[in-house]
Amino acid sequence: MEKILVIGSVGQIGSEFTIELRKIYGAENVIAGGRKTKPSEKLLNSGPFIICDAVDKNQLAEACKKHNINIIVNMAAILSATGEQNPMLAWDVNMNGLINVLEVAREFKMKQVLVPSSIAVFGPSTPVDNTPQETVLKPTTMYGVTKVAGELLADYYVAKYGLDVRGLRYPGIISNETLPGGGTTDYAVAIYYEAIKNKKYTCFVNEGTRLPMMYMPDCLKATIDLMQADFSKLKHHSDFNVGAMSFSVTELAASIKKYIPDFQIKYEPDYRQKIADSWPNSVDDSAARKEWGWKPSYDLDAMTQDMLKVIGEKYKKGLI
Ligand code: AKB
Repeated sequence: MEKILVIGSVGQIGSEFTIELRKIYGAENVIAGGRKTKPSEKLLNSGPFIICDAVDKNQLAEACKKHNINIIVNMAAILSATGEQNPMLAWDVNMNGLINVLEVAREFKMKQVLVPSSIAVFGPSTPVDNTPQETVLKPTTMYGVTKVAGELLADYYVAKYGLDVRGLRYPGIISNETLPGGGTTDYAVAIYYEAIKNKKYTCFVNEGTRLPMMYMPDCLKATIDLMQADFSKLKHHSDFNVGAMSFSVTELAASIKKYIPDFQIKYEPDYRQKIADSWPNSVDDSAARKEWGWKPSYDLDAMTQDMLKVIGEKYKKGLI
């Protein structure tokens, strides 16, 4: 039986992924772990929540022992923009947290570890269009550096200890439940909230910025599908490219204008422009498609319709 600990369960992806796991494995079998941020009522009411900081190895090991954990999902990370403001914090959370997760999983002989990676592993010298699975990994952000090191570390634990470690390179994830925090791709979420609330948005990257993106339902599906894939059939483990859509900010704004015709956008690029410019436009995800059947469902307009509907309803109820 699976007993799963989700570290970083309060964050943008963790909060929705925990609830998704609870639907599949049962609420009591999925323990939500969080560090500082207060969990939402929805998360708290859906199953057990504990304080668990992966940077504190003893606390992590105690939690795993107490709850008989055999799978760890490590969603905790300091993202690209915050990482550039505080590189040492990014190193500490992303690297020390990860090595503790891997060591505890090895010591407890766990069934599986899931550790997401990111398109931040790529850098300015990586081919930008349809970025291959195997390519140059020379990121220029601390977040990217920790994600490359994390992929290598995860693969090391697979090869050296036979530990089942899996991961995928998330593009920018767009969602309407929990706001993202500290990422460069956060503009692609904020734009929808501002479109509903004020019919205008000031974007911190320029109009031509094009990045790989994915809607949350596809992100949840990709992550579950990878967790459930037959490990013996995987040639890659912790570094799968996963694509869904790729659009410029102009195209994103045009998609919103189809439903809110008087929506206005202006541009005031800041330090995050440089980060966005170092990442690909789109990724080649044929390895994920071949090895575990990855296939996204949402394109830009389908996502825009859903985002505006959900955020619009929240706005009417006074929730945002
Ligand atoms: C970020 O912008 O830092 C993240 C990511 C692409 O991993 N959303």
